Amino acid sequence: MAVQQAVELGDLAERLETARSIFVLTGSGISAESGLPTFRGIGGLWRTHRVEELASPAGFERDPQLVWTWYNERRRAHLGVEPSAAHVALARIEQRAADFTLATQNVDSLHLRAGSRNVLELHGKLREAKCTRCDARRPFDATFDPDAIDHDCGGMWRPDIVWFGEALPRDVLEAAFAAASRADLMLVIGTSGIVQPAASLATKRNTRAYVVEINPEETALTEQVDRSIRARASDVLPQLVA
Ligand code: BV8
Repeated sequence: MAVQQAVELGDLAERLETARSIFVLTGSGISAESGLPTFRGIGGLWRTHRVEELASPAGFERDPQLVWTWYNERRRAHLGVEPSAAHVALARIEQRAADFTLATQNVDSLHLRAGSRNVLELHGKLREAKCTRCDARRPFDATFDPDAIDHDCGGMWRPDIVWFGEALPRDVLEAAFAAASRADLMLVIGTSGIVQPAASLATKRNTRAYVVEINPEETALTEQVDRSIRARASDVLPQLVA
């Protein structure tokens, strides 16, 4: 368990109490609290392959077995960890809030397992597979046999997540932009702010909220947020619900 540092939160607790509408955007940094590697933390590589290539339609086209092998490893990793105190704290904040939306870029289901309810999975979820051709879906609970990925409709089973170059689910994205635009307080937690359109939710073009970033490092959003707390999610969020 990471030792929590006492972080100067200023008026964040009061803002949380008085906010009418809260929007939270999370990235793989919050799942680092559960022991999963961050997306860029994988060093951008899995074995000898660039993750941006594997997580793309072209990468799947080129070698579906390899891509399934990578996702099998990630799915097993997801099932081998628990939601962190940070994930649980967000679920507590939601319970006390009048209007709360959590948009996550993560595909690991940890927010749902922590008890969060209004969760928008911007980049899909690794707990399901879908067919490339028809709209069949099936659970992806354990390993997917990379040699049995043909669907009887002639298509192939693929993870139900959004790859680079693919559009995010329209209904999910619209709900996220609507929630960001009505929020008066926004927390941006554990994302480098690089991947679009998710990161744009936290820019002044899409929200008039007071935006607070929680991240041990500077990010592509640091310049644009109202407050950037240089700390880990587990140093800040449990303190806010204490
Ligand atoms: C789209 C699922 C259009 C897959 C993911 C130029 C060229 C080509 C493309 C583009 C381009 N510019 C923009 C694009 C579009 C592209 C994009 O944004 N590329 C980036 C690389 C520039 N976006 C897309 O392709 C999107 N689609 O644009 O479609 C379109 C429209 C209509 C019709 C057709 C097409 C799709 C993007 C979705 C890609 N899929 N995930 C998978 O998981 O395998 S994205 C992937 O990155 C993960 O979801 C991950 O969550 C996400 C974002 O990364 P982060 O979460 O930010 O992770 P990262 O490691 O970067 O940062 C972690 C942070 O945590 C760090 O800041 C670290 O300091 C911090 N941290 C660490 N520990 C802690 C912590 N913080 C707090 N507490 C801690 N303890």
